[in-house]
Amino acid sequence: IKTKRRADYMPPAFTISDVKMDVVLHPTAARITSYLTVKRLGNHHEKLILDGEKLVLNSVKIDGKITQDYEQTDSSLSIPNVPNSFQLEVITTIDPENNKALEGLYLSSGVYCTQCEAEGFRRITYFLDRPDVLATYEVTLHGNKNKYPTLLANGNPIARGEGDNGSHWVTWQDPHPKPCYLFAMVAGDFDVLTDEYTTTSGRKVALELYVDKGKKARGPFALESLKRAMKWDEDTYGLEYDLDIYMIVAVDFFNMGAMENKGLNIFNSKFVLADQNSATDEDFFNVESVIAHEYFHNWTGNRVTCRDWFQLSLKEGLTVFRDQQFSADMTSPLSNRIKHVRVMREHQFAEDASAMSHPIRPDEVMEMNNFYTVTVYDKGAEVIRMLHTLLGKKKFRKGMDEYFRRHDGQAVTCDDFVAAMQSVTELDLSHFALWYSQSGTPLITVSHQYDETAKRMSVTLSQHTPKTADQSVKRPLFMPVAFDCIDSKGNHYQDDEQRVKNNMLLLNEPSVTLQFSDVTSALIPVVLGNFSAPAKVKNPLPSEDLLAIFRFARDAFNRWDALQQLYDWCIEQYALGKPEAVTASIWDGLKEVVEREAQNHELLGECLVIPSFETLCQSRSLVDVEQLRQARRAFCQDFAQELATPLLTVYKNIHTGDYEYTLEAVNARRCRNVVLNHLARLPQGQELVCKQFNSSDNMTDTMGALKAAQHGDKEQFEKLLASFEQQWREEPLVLDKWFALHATQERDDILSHITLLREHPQFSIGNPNRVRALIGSFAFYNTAGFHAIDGSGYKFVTDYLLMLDKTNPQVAARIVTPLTQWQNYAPVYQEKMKVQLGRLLNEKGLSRDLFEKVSKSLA
Ligand code: HT7
Ligand code: ZN
Repeated sequence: IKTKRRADYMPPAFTISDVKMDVVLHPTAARITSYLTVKRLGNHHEKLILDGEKLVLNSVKIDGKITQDYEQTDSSLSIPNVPNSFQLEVITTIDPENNKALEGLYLSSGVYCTQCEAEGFRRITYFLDRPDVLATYEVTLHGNKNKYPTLLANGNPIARGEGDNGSHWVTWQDPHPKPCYLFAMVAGDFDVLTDEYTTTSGRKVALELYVDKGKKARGPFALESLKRAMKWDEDTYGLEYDLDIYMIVAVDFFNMGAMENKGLNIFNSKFVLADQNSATDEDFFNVESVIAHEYFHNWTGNRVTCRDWFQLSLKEGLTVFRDQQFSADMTSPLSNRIKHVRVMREHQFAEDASAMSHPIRPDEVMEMNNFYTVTVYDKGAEVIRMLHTLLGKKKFRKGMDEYFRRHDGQAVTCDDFVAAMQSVTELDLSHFALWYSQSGTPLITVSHQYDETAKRMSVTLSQHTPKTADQSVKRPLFMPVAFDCIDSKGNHYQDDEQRVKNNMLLLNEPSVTLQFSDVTSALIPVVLGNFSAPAKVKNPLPSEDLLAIFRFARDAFNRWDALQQLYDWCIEQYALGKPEAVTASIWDGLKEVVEREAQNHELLGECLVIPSFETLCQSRSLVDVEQLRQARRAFCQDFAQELATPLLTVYKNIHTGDYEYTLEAVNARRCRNVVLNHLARLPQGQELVCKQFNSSDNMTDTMGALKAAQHGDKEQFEKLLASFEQQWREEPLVLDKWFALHATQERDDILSHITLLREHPQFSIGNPNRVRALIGSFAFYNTAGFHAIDGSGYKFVTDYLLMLDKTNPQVAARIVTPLTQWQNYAPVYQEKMKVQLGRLLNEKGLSRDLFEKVSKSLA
């Protein structure tokens, strides 16, 4: 299997400027005729090499004349001796019904749809399938009128008509040149929600949302979210939509969340359909943010696209940052920021520490689909956020304007983006740009000394990035570190040399020392406010200092983080067999937190979440899974017991009333459900859980009760789950929540339980949502089951992946992730994980997707 390298980039030898396609839909033999306007680039005599996979080639014509002068492999079509400029007609046949990989054109649940990013277009027709070949498209779809009344493609509809035998056709034209990964078509029988949006400059845009028949009532929130996103992008970045119609289609079979095809977004129905009965507040939030993300791609991704796939973060990091900004504006900055940080700590730091570690702009790739990662997306967004912090809001906007002025209509690189930003600032960004090429998580270590006689405090921040699987030499990075210094009474201090400006320290050397003179007691350094850089921090402070930070720090994120650090320390004491180190004064401090913040539902809700097992792993090495899991569990149990009285008071005093999706109500429900999660560990919690489950008028509180019930009486939990299934058995998206609750349960017979669930009438290995809900949840979040000391959890997942890989390698390669992160665990676990990875590697015909991840992790 070939590795592609970023350094080997070569501009294309030919380009295709216009595409006309004629698609005759058929379940097993769809016929694609493509007419391509091809032009040689530069002075050379190379043959034209087109990409193509899983295609049956019917004919090739050059300038209208049939030719046999070509060579075919299972991934290409080469035509020698072509003119400098010509028309190429290629007819191919494909099999959408048996396309279970869900790349290219596939037919699932009676809907034809496409997924072309990253390299799926080559499964539809022969093409120069690379993002730096931009063409206009005119596409005619032919299909049976009864079965497929809706025929969609990118752009605007320009003609339609009736054909033979009950067929009809529609022609779509997209005037904006685009790379083929943004091509899309859809055929089906849908319910449609329509609306209209008028842009600031007065352009009327028709909005159309296509959903499964009968699901229309769950569509309005997505449509409203789209309008909010359109308005926000105009207000924030001056960016307007550029076609007369914007369509979104929701489908049940989809490998990822959604896809930003020009003018025709295709969504996993999970990120479109939402109402209070079937969707949680978190689902509503995700719908709004994914709708916005895909919409924002219209500029960051579609109008300005990537030169090659190594530049993926150019569009994804930037678009994630933009959707994060939007969500923070629509909801609240604090809970949003905490959400991003949880993703970074739980998943991205783990990726950095694994064999799959890569910079946000990777250097080497075997299978592109493996690089839609938390590093490229979320760390990529953190890098853009740092630029925003360094430049400030105004200059950042100026830099974005300049980026669009320079590159609209082009396929460009991350360096081009940085250059546009550089053009608006005095700050030299050359050192900053290292974030694009260096992988790994930097560790900022804080040390401090107080000289009582001199009344002087010194604080040193040093940075170090440990070597990663892909790079052994690391350099110091350029990072903005939000910094504050307080005393135990809450006074704030400025350093003597004023190196900290507006609470920000630029850390661009291995270490920096700050001096504070005339201070009468030791100060408490408060570091990395708002998670101002994607780094780990080692700032070992005693519990009283952490509680002081919670009380007095200016930055709300620091306040939350201080408690996270305190919980982490407490759990460590439990793991060391010293639970008594968590003294009465610490418990009192925590009680005080609950009492003092009882009215601040947003902050309290977040502060009462104990770090997940996965997050705890990232501040430890060679984790003894069972020991850490038991320690966390025992701490949670004591936490519930010690804080029972104030927690119960909070629970009882939060009245959420009839369901509304408003910021206040969401925070209140969140806080109440987090509290219930603790109380459920106590005997008196059972009744509360049942009461909430039975009286809930919305999915958020229902799920809150079910998740809490996981900690209580097993029989009770089973009963509630059974009643939930009874109510929702015909709703696959809701049933996914039920599958996930089963899969994350702690029980001795978990493997036979999951095996049984695989026989459930709603479960199907062909549907990625079901597979992720049942098998993915088990592998990622069932610590006890997945890491069972006899290795049975690892084997179970591996057996399943061997099967799944035959049909859907992309999803298989995502679910293998926890196995590839074996480095984080104690040797007994490592050995058993590696045995299963070895089984995968020995499998004949293993996909490129799995091969890349497994071989790297065993290298
Ligand atoms: N740009 C989209 C990526 C995507 C994708 C990638 C590989 C395979 C299937 C896929 N579906 C969507 C999604 C996004 O980031 O907006
Ligand atoms: Zn994206």
